[in-house]
Amino acid sequence: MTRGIFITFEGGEGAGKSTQIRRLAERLRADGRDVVLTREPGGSPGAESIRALLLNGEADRWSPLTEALLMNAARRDHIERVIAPALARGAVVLCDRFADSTRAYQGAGGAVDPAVIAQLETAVVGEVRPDLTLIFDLPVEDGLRRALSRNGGEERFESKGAAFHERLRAAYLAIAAEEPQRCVLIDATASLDAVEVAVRAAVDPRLGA
Ligand code: T5A
Repeated sequence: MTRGIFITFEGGEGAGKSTQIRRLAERLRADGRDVVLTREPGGSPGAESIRALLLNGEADRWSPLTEALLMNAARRDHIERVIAPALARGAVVLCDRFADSTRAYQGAGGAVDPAVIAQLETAVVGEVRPDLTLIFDLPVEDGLRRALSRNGGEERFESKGAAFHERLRAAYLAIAAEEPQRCVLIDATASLDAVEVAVRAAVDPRLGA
């Protein structure tokens, strides 16, 4: 079976992932590639319904463990209906957040036992693991300032406080250090164009470009 390539974008709030993933998708499509641009939580109709439950309401609407279960329920539907079929036909799948977000937000941020997060990840993700993960890193206050300046109302996680966001940043840096074959750290404090160059340098060799 042909397998495409699965690339995920990760980082804290307002790191610039969504901007850069759109730029990358446009460039790869212009090169004639079959690109699926998707996101989590969400990406399939069922998962988008779960997204609405997760991102709206009070910061303490769900416990961290309940969040982890909902994120994984959404992820399983997204994998079955969108990601796995696209990879099977050989597409480039670009996903704005994936399982590392659960490790960081619900694990490190929400203090859910890492063993539970890992068990859920094994059961839900199985073999559909990213080939490449770009981790966008910038100081917490810069990211929150950017996120709040463009806000559309889905702000449950942005309202969780600075200490929560510092734990996220540390967790992402730890993931990048633990899995250097899969993860590339991107300096997200740079200009939009400079970040795009860094994304290109990380992605193109994996595509044989
Ligand atoms: N979540 C998700 C979990 O808790 N567990 C999980 O398992 C998963 C999958 C998703 C939320 O769900 C949580 C994490 C999130 O809190 P979302 O609305 O999809 O929520 O939000 P985010 O993914 O966090 O997206 P953001 O929009 O907050 O951040 P982005 O995508 O990193 O940033 P972006 O590109 O929208 O940029 C933000 C602003 O900064 C500017 C942009 O123009 C924009 O205004 N900007 C720059 N400015 C200067 N220089 C640059 N280099 C810039 N890059 C972007």
